[in-house]
Amino acid sequence: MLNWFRRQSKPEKTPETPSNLPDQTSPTAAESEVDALDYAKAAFVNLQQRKTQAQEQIEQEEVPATEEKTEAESRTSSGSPAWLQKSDRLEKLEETAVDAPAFDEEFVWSAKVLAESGRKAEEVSAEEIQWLKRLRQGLDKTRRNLVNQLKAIVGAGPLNQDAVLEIESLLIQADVGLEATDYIIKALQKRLKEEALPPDLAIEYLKEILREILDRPLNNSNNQEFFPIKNQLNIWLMTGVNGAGKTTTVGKLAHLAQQSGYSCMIAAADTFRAAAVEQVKVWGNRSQTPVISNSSKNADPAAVVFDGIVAAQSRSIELLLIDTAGRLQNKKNLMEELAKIRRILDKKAPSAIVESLLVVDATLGQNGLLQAKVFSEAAKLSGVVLTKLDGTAKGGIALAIAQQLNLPIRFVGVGEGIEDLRPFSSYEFVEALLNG
Ligand SMILES: Nc1nc2c(ncn2[C@@H]2O[C@H](COP(=O)(O)OP(=O)(O)OP(=O)(O)O)[C@@H](O)[C@H]2O)c(=O)[nH]1
Ligand SMILES: [Mg+2]
Repeated sequence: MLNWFRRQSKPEKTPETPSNLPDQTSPTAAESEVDALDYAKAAFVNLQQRKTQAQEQIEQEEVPATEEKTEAESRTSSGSPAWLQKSDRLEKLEETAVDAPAFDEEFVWSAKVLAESGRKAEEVSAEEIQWLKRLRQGLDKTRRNLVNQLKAIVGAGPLNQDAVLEIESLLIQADVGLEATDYIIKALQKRLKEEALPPDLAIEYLKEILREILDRPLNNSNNQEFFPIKNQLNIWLMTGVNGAGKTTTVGKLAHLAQQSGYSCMIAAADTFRAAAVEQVKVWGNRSQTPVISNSSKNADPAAVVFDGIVAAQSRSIELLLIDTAGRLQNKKNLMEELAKIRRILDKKAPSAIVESLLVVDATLGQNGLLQAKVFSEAAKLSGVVLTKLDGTAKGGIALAIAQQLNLPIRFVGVGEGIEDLRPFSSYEFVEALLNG
């Protein structure tokens, strides 16, 4: 089972920087294209083989039993009835059999990103390829706007000061924000004083700067990685303004946790709107995750959190996700509400690992950032979930968030579906943005 929260999604060491490229032994661009294609083909063949094997196994498993056994007889050493184990296994096999992605340009690109992260061709999973494809598609609008023009500028010849000014205006249009743009431009100019950069190296250098900005908040964070600790109660609180995507994110995270082998539960602590609880229950059903709620009108959110903790503790749940209301624009109310929930957490679950995630809607650009600042002042935040990247040409907001809020992005959402959210990787994000 792939633990999505802990998968290797970056090269062990950062790719060679332009300062030590090119050297005599580096492959030419054409050679590495050929390598990437070979790798993608090998990964594809492997996935096809796994699919065929899974299909064969399904056929074998589906042969009806010849003898009837009593339930006691058919129980296996693990204690669960054999028919249940069989149906679980079949489900897994069916997933493997159905989910082999098509071999196309996106497959080759996704396989290349995985190869650069150190994955062997035979280790590549269909799930990862499918996620990278979705990430790349999600960033389509931003890439089309930003990158094609960027490539035109960079490709026009060695980067010069005029080109840098054009890049500056492109970055601002993509909502990278003044501060981050300024940083990027200064870094480019400094480099240009040392040497003229041919197109390939200029893009490589730009990628390096972007990754550095996105990863910088991790230096001030206790957690380089962000994942639930096994066999302990982890509580993740979703905060953020109205409509940012908190409830959807709770549902997608519950699914991700289940897929990654964690037991999970949701507390529906947005009690302001009757429909909010119903919406959480729909996500609970989709992700097969129990939901704790209180149906009485205007129930106290802190009381729902209390019930959630009690239920999670009694069922040895590993991840409790808390959905909160987004209508508290007033900073004083917001702080009071969050402080109250926090007090309940400290009192009822003192040994739980508590994290607060700020959900930010990428389509709101700089405006969303201003609203997000209020939350970052009111709550001690562990990071950001950036949603709706698929709906905007301004995906550059990720850089503004890292630079201005100084918070690591922990997850990205690229669609409304249950599979459309995964842990954030600066490496994959920048590749999807500049090399997709
Ligand atoms: N395209 C796209 N839509 C998204 C994404 N994430 C959430 N949405 C949509 O955004 C809308 C609002 O999402 P919710 O999850 O209800 O947002 P919320 O923060 O819980 O909203 P309130 O509870 O009203 O504060 C819904 O229509 C979601 O389907 C995403 O990554 N991409
Ligand atoms: Mg909601």
